[in-house]
Amino acid sequence: MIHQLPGDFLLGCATAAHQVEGNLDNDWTRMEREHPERIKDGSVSGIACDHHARYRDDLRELADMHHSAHRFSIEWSRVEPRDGVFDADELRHYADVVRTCRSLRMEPVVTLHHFTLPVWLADRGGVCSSDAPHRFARFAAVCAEAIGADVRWWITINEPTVLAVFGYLYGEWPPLEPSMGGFLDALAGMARMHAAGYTALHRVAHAHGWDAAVSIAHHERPLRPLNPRSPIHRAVAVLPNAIFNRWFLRACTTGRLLPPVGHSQVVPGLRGSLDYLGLNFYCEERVRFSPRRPRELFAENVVPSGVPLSAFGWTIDPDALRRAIENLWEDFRLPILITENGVADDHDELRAQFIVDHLSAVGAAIAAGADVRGYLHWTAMDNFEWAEGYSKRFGLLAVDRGTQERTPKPSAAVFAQICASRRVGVPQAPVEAAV
Ligand code: IFM
Repeated sequence: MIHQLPGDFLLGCATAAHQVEGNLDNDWTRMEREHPERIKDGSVSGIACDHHARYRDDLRELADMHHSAHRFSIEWSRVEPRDGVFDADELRHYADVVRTCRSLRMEPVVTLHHFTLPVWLADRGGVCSSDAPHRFARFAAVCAEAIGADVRWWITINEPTVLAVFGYLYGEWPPLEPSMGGFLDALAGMARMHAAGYTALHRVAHAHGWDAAVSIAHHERPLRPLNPRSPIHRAVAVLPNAIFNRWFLRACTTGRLLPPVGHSQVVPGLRGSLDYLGLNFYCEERVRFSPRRPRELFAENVVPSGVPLSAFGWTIDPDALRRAIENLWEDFRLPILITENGVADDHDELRAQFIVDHLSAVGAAIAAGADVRGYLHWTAMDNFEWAEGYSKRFGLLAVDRGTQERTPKPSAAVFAQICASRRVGVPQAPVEAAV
C-alpha cells in the first residue's frame, strides 16, 4: 500500500550533543576518563564528530538531502558550566544552530537534557537531588529566552526511563550507582524536572507570545510474551511494561508519582505536561520467566530464531513500530512525533530497507487513524554511542575518525528520496541529485 505523507509532516534526523559534539566537563566525560573500562571499545567521546565546529556544513548537507526537520540537544554543561553561571558564547552558538536550521527550512526540535549532566549538578546528587527541578527550570528558561522565538518543538528530557535503568538500576552509566531505590528516586526526580522544565518553557513562551509544544522523548520498548499462550510468560511482561513503557507517561498525564515510584503524590505542573508524545522506538522484546533475572523483574529477553537483528542484536520488525504507535495513540490520544528510530548497521546493509519499511509502518498507523506529525531518523552521522563507544554505527553519514570527513551512505539517498517525494510504501530508487 502506498501512503502519501502530509505536506507538513516533519522528516529529518535526530542527534544529541554529547554524541556528536563531544565534551570536556560533564558526568559522562568524567566517567570516560576515570573508568575507561566502562566503554566497550575503550574510546572517549573527545570532540566526537566535531559537530560543534562543523554544524553549518553538517546542517547544509542534511538540508540538501531534503530533510525538513532536525532534532538536536543543547549541552547543559556548556551553557551553564558552573551553577548559575551562563556562557553567553554557547547560548549564541545554539541560537545560531537554530537560525541555521530555519534558514535551511528545517524545523528545529530541541532537547534540553539528553543523558548528560554538568558535573556541578552530578556532584549534588544529579537528577535525584531536591534542587534539580529548580535548576533545570532555570536552565530551560535561559534557553527559551535565547532561542524560543524560533523554536516550537521542545523536549525536556530524552528517555528518562532509559537513564534511570542504565544509570541507577544497572549502574553502567553515570552515576554508576546501582540500586532499586536509586532507580525509583531517579524516575521521581526526572518527573519533577520535566514538570519544572515544562512550566518554565511555557512561562517564557507565553510572556513573549511564542508558540511552544513540549514533551519528553519517550523510549517505548514493548515486552511481549515469548509464548502468548503461557500464563507465566504473559504475567512476567506486565510489571516491566507498566514501569518501563507507561509509568513516566502516566505520571505526566495524571500529574502524580504513581506506585511503585511514589504513593500518588501530586507534582505541581506535571498534570497534562505532554503537548505531544515524543516517541523513540527501536524494537520489541520477547520475554519468558527466569528466576535468574531479578533485576529485570524476572523477565528474560529471548530472541526468537530467524528474526532479523541489527548490529546491536536488537530485533528488526517494522510492524512493531506500527503496533507501538497505535497502542500509544489508543492510550493517550496525543499527537505523536517520532523523535528517534534507527538501526545499528556496520556496513549500511540493513538501513535503506529499514527506513522504507519503518516509514511504511508509520504510513499504515496514520491510515489507521493515529495522529503522527513527523519521523526523525536516528541519526545524522556515526557517533559516540554511549557505553558502546564508536563501535555502533547508526548514521546516515559515515565519519572518518581521523579526518572527520563525512561520506553519505547509500541509505542516506534512499531516505532523501522519501523526504523529497513524501511517498512511502513504494520501492525507493536513490536520486543522484539528492545527495
Ligand atoms: O544513541 C541512542 C540515543 O542517545 C538515545 N536513544 C537510543 C539511541 C541508540 O541507542
